[in-house]
Amino acid sequence: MRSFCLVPTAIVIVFLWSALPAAEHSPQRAAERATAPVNPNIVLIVTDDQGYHDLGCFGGREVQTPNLDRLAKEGVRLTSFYVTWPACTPSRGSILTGRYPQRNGLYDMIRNDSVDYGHRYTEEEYAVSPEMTLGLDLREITVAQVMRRAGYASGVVGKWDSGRARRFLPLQRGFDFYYGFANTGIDYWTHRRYGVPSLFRGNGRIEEEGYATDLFRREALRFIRENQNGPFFLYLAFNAPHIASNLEKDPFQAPAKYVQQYPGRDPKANRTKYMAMMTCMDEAVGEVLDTLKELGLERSTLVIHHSDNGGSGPGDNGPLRGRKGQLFEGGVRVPCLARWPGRLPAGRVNDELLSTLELLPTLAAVAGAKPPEGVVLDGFNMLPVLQGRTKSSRTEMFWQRRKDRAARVGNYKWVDSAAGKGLFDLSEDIGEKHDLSTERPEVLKRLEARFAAWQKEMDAAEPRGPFRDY
Ligand SMILES: [Ca+2]
Repeated sequence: MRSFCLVPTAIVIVFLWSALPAAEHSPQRAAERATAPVNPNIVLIVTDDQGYHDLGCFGGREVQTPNLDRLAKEGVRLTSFYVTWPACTPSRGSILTGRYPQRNGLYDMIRNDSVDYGHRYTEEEYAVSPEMTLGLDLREITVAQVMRRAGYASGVVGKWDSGRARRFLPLQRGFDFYYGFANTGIDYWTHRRYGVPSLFRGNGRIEEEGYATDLFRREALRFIRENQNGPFFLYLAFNAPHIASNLEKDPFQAPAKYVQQYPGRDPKANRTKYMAMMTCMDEAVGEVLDTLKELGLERSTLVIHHSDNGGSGPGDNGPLRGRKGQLFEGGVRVPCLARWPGRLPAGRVNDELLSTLELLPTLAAVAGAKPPEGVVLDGFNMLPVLQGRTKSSRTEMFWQRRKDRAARVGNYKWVDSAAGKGLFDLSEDIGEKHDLSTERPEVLKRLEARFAAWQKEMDAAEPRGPFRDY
């Protein structure tokens, strides 16, 4: 099931990443596997547009998420964990690269907007559309490339959202296995994106029947079983509970059996269907956890879960302000859980400021892999923070979405956006209700200055596509 594709970009990467001793080919990789230390497996479970308050372990009382709650009980629950952008594509680019969207170049959505006006793309139109021509810059080093150097088998199951053309697909970007869709959303039943067939196995487009979450569950379990001798890295990216992308305007799609788990509710209500989509996904997470246990891999596997951005529509972001697309906390602060029995404390709540920028350095450290040399990373290994041994070395975080700007420095958060603006003290006002701009002008000035410095640094970064003009 492994692929050993050598693409021209890999050659470029060899020059960029001077630590690479040679091109990737199977005998060497087999040797790496053979000599690699016994390293833990890693399962990174990313959900799509999941509300901050839609997990029982985050205080939600409506959605049934017993398996994610179990993950929290057996691990660490992070309450101040952020993504780098309030929507799908750029958020995922940072997961893959450990770099701000403005640094890796993927700082807006890859999306054919005409679907908003009911336009159905023909195959010929789609072939030259943004969804086919844009992608994560091929010079970027992905987390899977880093893991490969440590002898890991890496797989993506679910939503890729980093480029649909073959050169951008996971097998060309360091992963060994791919099953899912490459664009930013599909219909759960037809696996089409506004009419365009969008399901892949490896580099080939396929069609098969089934509810997307069930298919992703099946393939995740398959990947774990096939790689149980490890070490493996599974990036399990559910599209649930994101709305479906279809022209029939049937956005909330859940199998009846999960809707029936909420008998007191209107089965046609969007919130009910959203909850059912969550519960179906949670059940799949449960099967992943059960499989790890059955295979004796529970203690040798780090499991991390987070959402790619804040909830939208019927998602509940309480007590945070705002929603997906916005730079208020409800758009960028997401629920995060981490479990590694024996290595991370169980049932612990951790309020340290952390972000998805920390994922690549952390996974590299856990895997015993060297971070890519000559590449500026925006995060650090957060494992000691998760263990409760140290404070987070992250003291600030910045966001930019088109004209919207925001910064968190210490406990202060500054937002200047179309949805609203203000200065807030998150230590007392997590709901960003009380604007301190006039009371604390010196703090406002400091945060604006920090943002300007960050923006200057991003502007001076290496030129990266697909959006930057260079
Ligand atoms: Ca999303």
